[in-house]
Amino acid sequence: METTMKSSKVDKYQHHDYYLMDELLSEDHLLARDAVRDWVKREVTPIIEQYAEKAECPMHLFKGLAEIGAFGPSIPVEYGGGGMDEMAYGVIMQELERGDSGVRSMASVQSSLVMYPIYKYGTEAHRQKYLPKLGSGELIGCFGLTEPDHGSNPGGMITNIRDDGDAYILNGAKMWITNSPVADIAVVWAKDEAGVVRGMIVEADTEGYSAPEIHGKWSLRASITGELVFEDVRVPKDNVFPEIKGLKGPLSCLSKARYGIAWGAIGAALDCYDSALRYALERHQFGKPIGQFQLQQKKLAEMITEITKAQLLTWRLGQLANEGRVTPAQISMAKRNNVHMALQIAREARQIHGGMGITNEYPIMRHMMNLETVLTYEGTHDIHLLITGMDVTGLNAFK
Ligand code: TGC
Ligand code: FAD
Repeated sequence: METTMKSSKVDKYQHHDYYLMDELLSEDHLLARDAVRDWVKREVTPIIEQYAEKAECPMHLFKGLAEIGAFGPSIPVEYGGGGMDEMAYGVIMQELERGDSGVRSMASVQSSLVMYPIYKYGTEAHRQKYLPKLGSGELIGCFGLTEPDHGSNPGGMITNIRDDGDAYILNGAKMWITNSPVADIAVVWAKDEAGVVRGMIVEADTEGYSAPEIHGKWSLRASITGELVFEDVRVPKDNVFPEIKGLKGPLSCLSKARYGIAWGAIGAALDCYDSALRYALERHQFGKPIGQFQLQQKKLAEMITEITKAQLLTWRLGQLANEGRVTPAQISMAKRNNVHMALQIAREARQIHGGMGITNEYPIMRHMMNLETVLTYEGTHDIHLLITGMDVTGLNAFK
């Protein structure tokens, strides 16, 4: 049961746009960005540190996320989405992750990993039944791909379905599933009797379905994570995505989510930079603001340089995505680069804050711990490097 936590923490975040990137965004993107930023300042910053400390998910934010249009921003309006473009989706993810990676996860799982596959691979009946309710936050969804013994290698999955007349019988287990303990539905990927990966919608109240919570995380503490356990779960054949077969089904959803993470990580980096810059100007040692020392300026200058490079990368990615020309490998490069960049910036920002940097007075340690997960989920740092390696050499180094 969620407890209500309030705090008087004031969000002093200021906009940083070194290369005037705003000029490359449309009026609609800027409106969406500002609306989400205001919401994060009002609803996320004042409470997030306390929820993270207690390792509790701020469940009430699901409704707010729906209200600001963070669920399915690029899904057509007729299905309960925002009808916006891919750039808008990126900008929204960036602002949310400026608040907290876990809050961005709440939105990116619902949008890219639940609404997107239902929209793209589901039947018209699936779309009408689930999408409006997912868009409004009435239903919460999760995405089950990873298994205890198959993380980076989802193709090895053992979760399976067996034909049983008008239904399939689903057996197996998924691990590390964002939102599973609170989800009403799960998009699950399992192998059929021919060993082909199939996707399906499984309702959480089906007999044999359970979703125990995973405890003890030092990262993404304000996001709820669990398992999915299927013991002879009867899934109506109508719930299976009819056309999509093979691993490219789930992997195409990951491309959407990884795209959002490439943008999101910049938000976490910006928050760390913003806090470090303010601290460097306010904190005095040896009779001067520490921001006057060259070593601190080097850190700040390198931070804004890396953030600006990442912004350019994602802007171009957004443009390619809008044109339908983006490749999964291009997305991998941006996800890997930007998350690593954000983690490095969090570490440098922590140093600028000195001892205060390890406290919950500042967002740094929370971002840093969160980013350890972001570096790993949606494909690890090393897996994305291998994807780039394979793309440029044509040689597969995974197996
Ligand atoms: P491989 O043979 O390379 O590919 C199988 C088929 O899929 C196609 N494909 C893609 N399609 C769309 N988007 C992509 N990103 C794609 N990557 C591959 C590929 O063309 C092929 O198509 P076809 O027509 O030939 O069948 O597959 P592989 O088994 O060799 O694996 C490749 C590898 C290792 C890159 C892949 O499995 C991988 O990406 N592994 C990482 C797993 C991963 O990212 N898991 C994430 C789980 S979900 C999650 O973490 C959610 S976090 C949520 C939150 O935000 O809270
Ligand atoms: P492993 O695959 O066991 O990897 C361990 C190490 O080995 C890594 O460093 C990896 O890079 C390296 N490695 C693996 N294979 C190779 C190779 N071929 N060459 C070189 N190095 C290799 N999954 C979902 O399906 N849905 C979710 O909603 C979801 N949410 C998550 C939330 C959290 C908080 C976390 C932590 C994870 C979540 N995941 C989710 C799972 C996530 O995608 C996996 O953790 C990730 O894909 C890595 O899998 P693994 O943890 O099993 O690591």
